[in-house]
Amino acid sequence: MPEVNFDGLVGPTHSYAGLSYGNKASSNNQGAVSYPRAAALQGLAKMEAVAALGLVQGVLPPHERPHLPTLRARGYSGSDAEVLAKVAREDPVLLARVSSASAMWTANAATVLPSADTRDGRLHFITANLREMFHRAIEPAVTARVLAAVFPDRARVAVHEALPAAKSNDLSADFGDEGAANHTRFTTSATNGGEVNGVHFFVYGAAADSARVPAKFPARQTRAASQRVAQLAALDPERCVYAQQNADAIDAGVFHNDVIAVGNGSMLFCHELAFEHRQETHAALRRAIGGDALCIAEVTRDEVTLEEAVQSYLFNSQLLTTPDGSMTLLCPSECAENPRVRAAIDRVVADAGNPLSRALFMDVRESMRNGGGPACLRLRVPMTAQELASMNRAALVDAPKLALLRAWVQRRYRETLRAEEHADPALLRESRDALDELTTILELGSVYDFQRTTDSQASLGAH
Ligand code: SUG
Repeated sequence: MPEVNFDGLVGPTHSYAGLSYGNKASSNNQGAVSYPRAAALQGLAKMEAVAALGLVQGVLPPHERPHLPTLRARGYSGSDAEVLAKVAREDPVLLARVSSASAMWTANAATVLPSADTRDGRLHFITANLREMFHRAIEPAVTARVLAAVFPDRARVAVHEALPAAKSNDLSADFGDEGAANHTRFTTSATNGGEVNGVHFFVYGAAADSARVPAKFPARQTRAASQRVAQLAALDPERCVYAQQNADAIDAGVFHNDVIAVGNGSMLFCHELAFEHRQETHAALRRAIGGDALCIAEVTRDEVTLEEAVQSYLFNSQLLTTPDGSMTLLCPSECAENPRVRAAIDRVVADAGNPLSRALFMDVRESMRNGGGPACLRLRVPMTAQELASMNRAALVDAPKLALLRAWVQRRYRETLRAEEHADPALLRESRDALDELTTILELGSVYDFQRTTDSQASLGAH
């Protein structure tokens, strides 16, 4: 039973607002016109491509945006239309923040700890607090609800709330958590599934004893958070490896480890500047995995510079074990456009010393322009056959479901979107109607605030 990939569906308000300091694509594309419909269709095409490899593919829904409850909690009152007009006038950055479709990057939704590795034998999801960026810090409550609706069997699956988000000067009690983007599970199982135990690799940007931290951009993940995540599922400490991300890489725009390294099964594909303590990190992983099992395919700075890695998102490719036991690298199409990046891929594919046997290139440009590549768009869930049987299977995609979702996007999404349109009450209505229909398609129940509050709060907004 191979792992299941759950991709985030791009939401109807997808835009380029330059909200993520330290994420170069986000900053560089600030203010550009976005194409929500094309963005969502690109995501669906990627899901289809992964399913066509013979893998089980799932989908997680967008969040409700603009998020009116966040605005009301900050003192904006009146009808929804009045609130939108006021915030557009007084604080357009806040409007952009509560309108971001950032929940599409489900690699940041949670850390996933499979039942083969946890003390209580359940599959654990630790929802990420995403506290570093305001527009992302409003995701966890709904993410936890969505995960609980997709994995309703509490005897088999635990969904944890996010870790406390308050910042502390004491880094050993400071929980910056960005989820699976900074976590990799290795296993020597041929099928790479949830039945066989694994080794957990947690990569953080800063810890209390870090000799060096990034000078320019934030370290979003703290070691304290990674350790707490491991404790919550009671992972075997012998099978956990913690490593610091290279501070220079963060300053070059590597805001998550999954922008510089990807691991799968017994293979780690990474840049030589991924980790602060390269050799010690490799050695610790080899020790934890045991024997000669781990295969590290490294790309040097001479082959591909840090800047090229960030621009192409080479390491944000999905490294997938296919049913024949070989691996496929699903890369963003930008990788095929840089000859040096392309050559590095060809070299690693041709190397008989690793399980990678081919590369595919996918166009996810709308997401890429916000710093989200193929791997950002998916949450990997290694499951057992029983867990798969007990989940909400309406959240899995097959050909008919993909056709249904495509038609839904075509019908519900705007072709283009400009920042000022976030204040348009019609966009809010369209988005809510679209999401209401989606919760029926995916059989999620009422996961959104607008579905749970009373009429007077949600739409009349008389305060
Ligand atoms: O958190 N971009 C996201 C990209 C997340 C990528 N995820 C992984 N690497 N796993 C972020 O920085 C930009 C939104 C904007 O600027 O409009 C944004 O949120």
